[in-house]
Amino acid sequence: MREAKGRGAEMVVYPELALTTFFPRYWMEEEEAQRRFFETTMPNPQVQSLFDEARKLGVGFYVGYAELTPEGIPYNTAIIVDKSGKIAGKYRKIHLPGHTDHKTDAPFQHLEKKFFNVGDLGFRVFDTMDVKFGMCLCNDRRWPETYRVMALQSAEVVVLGYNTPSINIYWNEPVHLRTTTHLVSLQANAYQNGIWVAAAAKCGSEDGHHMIGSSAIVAPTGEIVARTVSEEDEVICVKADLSLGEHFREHVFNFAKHRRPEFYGLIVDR
Ligand code: CDT
Repeated sequence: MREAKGRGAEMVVYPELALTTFFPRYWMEEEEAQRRFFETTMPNPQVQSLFDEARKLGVGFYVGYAELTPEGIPYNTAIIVDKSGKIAGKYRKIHLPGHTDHKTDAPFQHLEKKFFNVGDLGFRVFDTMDVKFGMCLCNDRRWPETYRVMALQSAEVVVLGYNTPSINIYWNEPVHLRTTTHLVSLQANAYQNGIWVAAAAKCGSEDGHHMIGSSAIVAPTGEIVARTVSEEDEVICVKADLSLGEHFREHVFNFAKHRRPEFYGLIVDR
């Protein structure tokens, strides 16, 4: 956060489940996962210093964490904290990938469907720090509906954190393809909605499990304007011209003029 501030950043994006290891890779009972990895309050004493530093630096941030509500409901959650250290937005992950069963033949698990409920807050947009921010988490970034629902609410920037293992446990997907499908999802959806997308990942080896990294900031043109180049902790920074998206939203993707929702019913009916 300090390095980002030093480069002039006003908003910092951290990865999904940034406060813990990516624990859905491990088989365990829900109770154990909740005891070891979930936050029951936010902020809490363990993360208070991050909130304090944000306020001191005058920087907002997005961070993902495992949330256990007072009612005992587990969510894969992200928040936006504004420059005064106040929570200005919350999102609970909707597209949960993976499985609920123990895949004993797999090199690791992907138990998001076991450990988390489907988010109940929808894809909202938060007007804070003079920007209309949309938020989502990891697998959500691969779904065009995610961005379109937020763009229809005039989102200007979509921020997201992700954890993408380099190995696909379902089929022998080449690592370069994992990175390609990640980037193409960000680029296509940025362009088709006239929005900026800022995506932050864990990278390299976490507990011996390799992640693709490749954090990127994508302009409404669909162009990657900043991208990490290493597998170490890295800050990438862009001075984003929010008016760039206006050209697209006024013309080729002028939703009010050109969308034809009367022909899109199947998307929500099925
Ligand atoms: N964390 C997360 O959502 N990761 C998924 C992995 C999909 S493989 C089950 C992703 O879309 O990157």
